[in-house]
Amino acid sequence: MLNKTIGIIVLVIILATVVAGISVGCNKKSNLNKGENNMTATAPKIPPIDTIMPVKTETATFALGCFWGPDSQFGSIEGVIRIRVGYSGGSTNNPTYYNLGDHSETIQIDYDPTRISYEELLEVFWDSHNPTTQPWSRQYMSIIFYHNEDQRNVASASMQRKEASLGQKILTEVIPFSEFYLAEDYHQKYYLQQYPDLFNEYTAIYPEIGQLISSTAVARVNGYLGSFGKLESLENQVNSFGLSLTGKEKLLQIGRRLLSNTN
Ligand code: MHO
Repeated sequence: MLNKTIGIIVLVIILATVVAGISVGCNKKSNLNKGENNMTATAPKIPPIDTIMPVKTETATFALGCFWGPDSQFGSIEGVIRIRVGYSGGSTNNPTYYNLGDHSETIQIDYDPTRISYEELLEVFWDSHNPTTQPWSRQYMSIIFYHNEDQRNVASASMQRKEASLGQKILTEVIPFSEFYLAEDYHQKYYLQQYPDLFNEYTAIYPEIGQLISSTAVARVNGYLGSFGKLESLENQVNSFGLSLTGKEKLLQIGRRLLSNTN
């Protein structure tokens, strides 16, 4: 009888150990699964704002001094889809920053004409530099490169209105667009590149620099980091930029410092 009881107790202990072992094993497995899920959750994903493309875009090309600021300012504007910096207006082939020839620093904007007009972009153009002073050099000219006759007419009319309102002669050249040579990587999205941890989030999403500088999310973030745009818009849009939680917090923290006076 005693032996039987001991036997049952031993059996129960063995069974309990086996069951516990299985459940520990399951826990281990479920932990592993959790780890995998976490990895999936944090893997870089295309920013939501970059997944909505307009049916049709139009292009505006401007020179207005050093291109770092305008890249940031125009990038912060709703309706601007893509913005890149480069060199235009000269006669030499394949200019570079240190071999510019007769080219000028230039920005090229692809925009959604249903959300912003060429005329509105021109307003920003006039207000973001002084077109009445003689440029320092060919590198820093004020030029509107029109892409078609319509842009030419809108630009000329806009320039005349601006001259009348300023009561001063505008020295901006209005000339046909011919060629845009993309500037070196280190000139693109200059303000964003000053924050390597944010910049690296985008190099993880877009390993190709050509894709990175075509991103609307990148254009907007570079805009806010250059002190352009409103804090309220940043707060409303921050979830669409494809940043990690840490990245979002960091951008909001910088935004509160740089943009607080604009809200
Ligand atoms: N003053 C600026 C000009 C750079 S811009 C891309 C500098 O630090 O050289 O021309």
